[in-house]
Amino acid sequence: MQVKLNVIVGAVALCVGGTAFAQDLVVKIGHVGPTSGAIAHLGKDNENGARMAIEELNAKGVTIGGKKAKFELLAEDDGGDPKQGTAAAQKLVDSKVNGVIGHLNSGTTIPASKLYSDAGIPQISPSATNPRYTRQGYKTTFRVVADDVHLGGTLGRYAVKDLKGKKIVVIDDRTAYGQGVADEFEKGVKAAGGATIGREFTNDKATDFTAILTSLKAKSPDVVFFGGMDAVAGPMIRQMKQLGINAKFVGGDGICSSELPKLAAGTLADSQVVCAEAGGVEGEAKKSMDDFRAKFKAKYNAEVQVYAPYVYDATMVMVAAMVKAGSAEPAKYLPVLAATDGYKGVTGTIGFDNKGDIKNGALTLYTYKGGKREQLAVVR
Ligand code: ABU
Repeated sequence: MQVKLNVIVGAVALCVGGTAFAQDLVVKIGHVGPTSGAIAHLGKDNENGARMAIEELNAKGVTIGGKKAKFELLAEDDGGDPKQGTAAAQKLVDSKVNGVIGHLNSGTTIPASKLYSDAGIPQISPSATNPRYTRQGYKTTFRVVADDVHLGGTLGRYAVKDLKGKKIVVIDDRTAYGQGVADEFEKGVKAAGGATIGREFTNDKATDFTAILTSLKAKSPDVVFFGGMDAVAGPMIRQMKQLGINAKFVGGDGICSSELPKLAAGTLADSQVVCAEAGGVEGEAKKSMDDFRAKFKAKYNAEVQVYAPYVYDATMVMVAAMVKAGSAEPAKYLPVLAATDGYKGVTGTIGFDNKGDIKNGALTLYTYKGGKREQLAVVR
């Protein structure tokens, strides 16, 4: 009898100590990104966006279907590697997560999406921009940013019409993202009446670009487009300078980070780079994004890299659907999530089209001056 009583008292003490009460609903949100490797700074940025949302939700108190929800973040590292990505996805499926935010890279997000789809688990990517992700016929795939068709096409037109590029060359890193956005960039250049005069490729782990840059230098390019991530773009910009290539350097969201000037070892000339984040806000809506950045900096002592606010919104949108559905069970809240429209987030208004893509997605064009990212324009 005494033993039984001790067990009960112990259980009560555990509850008081901060774990979930019996009547609470534990909601597990998975997050996956590369928190190790060359783009770990981007993975950690994304993960912190999710953590901030989860902590705020728990602090505020959220009720789902009459039960107090306790949100748990299950954060996994996929190293930006497709195989590690599917292993991380399987781990989250086995843990019976209620939903997944991620992954960061298209090359990991796309293969992982099959596992989530098979398990019926809703997935929102805050940053994977390859169009294929939402075009596989899965009901579980969502994305809160514009895709590479929009991103690459806009940058291609910008290179011709605004930068007046006459000798445009293209390099990509052969990843699902890098190759895809470079292809769309080429299409955009052609649609604007321009032409590309060279194409080279590298890989997402490369650090020496002497051979491809020397080959491109012979063509005297005025615009170099790179499809890939900032960890490769930084050293590439540095080596362009060493080789005397004074071209504009254009890239997608993968290079558009706060970290790029550091990765280029201080060789970034003012206004040399033009890049695009696959989202954006302007006018009055900009205040919520600015407030988020300030709050993030105060909490993590770090600038937002690119996508932390989109991760934050993706998490909040998913939870809003659970609240509206009165259930965190994937099958119950999935149709409500799919019907999301007019959700006011820090990154703007979020609604999904019938593929799970954001409706009316925006892009923000940036350059760098004095080692800091500076907004050029928001375009739709
Ligand atoms: N969108 C740029 C970084 C992530 C990706 O799509 O691979």
